[in-house]
Amino acid sequence: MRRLEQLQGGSGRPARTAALVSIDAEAAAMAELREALQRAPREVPCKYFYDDRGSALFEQITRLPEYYPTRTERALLEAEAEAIVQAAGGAGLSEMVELGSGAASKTVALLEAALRLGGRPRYVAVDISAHALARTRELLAQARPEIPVDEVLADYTQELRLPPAPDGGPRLALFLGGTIGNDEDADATRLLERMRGHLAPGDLLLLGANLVTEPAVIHAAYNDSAGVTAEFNRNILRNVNALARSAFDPDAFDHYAPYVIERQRIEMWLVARRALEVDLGRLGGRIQLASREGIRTEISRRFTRDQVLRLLDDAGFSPEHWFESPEGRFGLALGRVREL
Ligand code: AVJ
Repeated sequence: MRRLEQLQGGSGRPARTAALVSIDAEAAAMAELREALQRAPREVPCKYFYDDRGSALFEQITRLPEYYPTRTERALLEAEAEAIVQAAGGAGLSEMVELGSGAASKTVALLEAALRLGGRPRYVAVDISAHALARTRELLAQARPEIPVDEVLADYTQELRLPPAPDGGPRLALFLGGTIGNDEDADATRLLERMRGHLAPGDLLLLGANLVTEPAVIHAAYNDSAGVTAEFNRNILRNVNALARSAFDPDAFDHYAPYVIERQRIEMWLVARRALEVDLGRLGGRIQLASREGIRTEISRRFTRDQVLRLLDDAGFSPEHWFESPEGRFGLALGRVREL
């Protein structure tokens, strides 16, 4: 198994949090955090959720009764896996490359469909979390030892280097889980364009997106009764403290995650319970938070089918297929890279 650790800077030190593993990445993370925390409203970019503990908490979220997206997407992928792989080149498909592979438990359905159709694609997993990549490796070695796996530890929002395209059939890129909903349109389009930059005309992208559904259902998914999402939200401050040696007290913040109907999105906030002064450590200086001031940690958008297809089209992919879960809560769009 080959391992490309583009963020590790060759130190040989085991990577725990991708943002800490090279001098450049570290400096960039400090600048990004400093800038985000000075904004109005203050923010912490959602990629900082995914340290080892955060990745484990997210995996726990995916098993909560209220958190419907993961199991809805998984059922859809399982039901449509053969149709998707067939539409993406069938036995000729040379590679599947997944951005934000996480635990990759959903991807197994696609790899198995490819094997059933007589193919044997390579699988390339890209994730910001070394912990998540390790889980991917274990899971695939268990489920499908015959699939060759490459791992890329990378923050794909910054820079991305992939192993060279294999010879032969098309590549299928996967961007699943509804993560595209973490960005506003402009950034979402830029991210998809960057993915297209790594692909050749004729290659494909499978994009998973949360769809507009009942607000109460969406609300419950981010306000679970066991409090796991609240803990996941607060954990972002632990990770910031670890990276920046800042002094946020996670317990001084309430989890607040409303679904804003008009904007078709969940907004995750951490709200100060009282006035706070926080030492920012390596970010420099201190900040004053007013009582009840919020720090926004994530947006998670719901889309209509037309909005998803529009994003693909704007990024240079021709939409070719659309798959939707039975209750219309999750959609998968398959697009093909257009000639420029
Ligand atoms: C992994 C980004 C798809 O937006 O639903 C889960 C992250 N945040 N609960 C999402 C998340 C709160 C998740 N994504």
